[in-house]
Amino acid sequence: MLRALFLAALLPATLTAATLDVQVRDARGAAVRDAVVYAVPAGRAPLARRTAVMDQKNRMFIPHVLPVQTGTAVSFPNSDDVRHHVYSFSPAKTFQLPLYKGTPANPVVFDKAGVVTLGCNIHDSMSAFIVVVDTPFFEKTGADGRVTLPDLDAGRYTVHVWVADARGEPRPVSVNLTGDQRVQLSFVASAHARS
Ligand SMILES: [Cu+2]
Repeated sequence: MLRALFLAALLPATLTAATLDVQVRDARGAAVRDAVVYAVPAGRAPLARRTAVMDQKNRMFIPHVLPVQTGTAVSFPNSDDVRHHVYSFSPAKTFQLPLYKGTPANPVVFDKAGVVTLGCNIHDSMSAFIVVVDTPFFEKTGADGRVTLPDLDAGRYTVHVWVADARGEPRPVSVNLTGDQRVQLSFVASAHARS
C-alpha cells in the first residue's frame, strides 16, 4: 500500500489526470461570459469546496453567478449600509434571510442540485443565480468564453453548460477520459446571457 502511494507520487501530474478545455459561444459565435461549465463523473463525485460566499455590495449580489457543489454552505454577508432581504422561491432551495445587515450567523446549505434564483425584497433590481451541481469539477467562463477543468481522474464524465437567460441549455456531452490527455470541447448556447 505504502509503496503504491510512493510510486503514484513520483508520476508527473500530467500522466495521472486529464484536462478539459471548454469553449462556450452564442449562435453568432461570440464568447459567452459567466457560463457554468461542469463535469459530472459517472461514479461518486468527490467532495471538494464546501463553503462559498454570496456578497451584497452597492445593491448588487456579487458574484452574479455562483456555481457550488451540492452540500456547500454559502454565507450571505451584507456589505452595504442598507438592509437587504434575500429570498429564493426556487425548488432547489426555497429560503429567506429577513431584513438584515452584516453577516447572518448561519450560512445556507444548498443540498439539492439545481438553479437557485436569488432576489431581494427591498431592491427589485438585485438578482443572482446559485448553480448547484453534483460535482466539484466546475468553472465559470471569463470574457473569452473559455474554462479549463484540470486534474480530472480517468473515467466517464458528462459535461454540462448552464447559461443565465439562455433558451434551454446546450446538449450535455459525454466524454471518456483516460487520465492522460487534454480534451477540447465547444458548446453553442442558444441565447447570449448579456449582450
Ligand atoms: Cu436589497
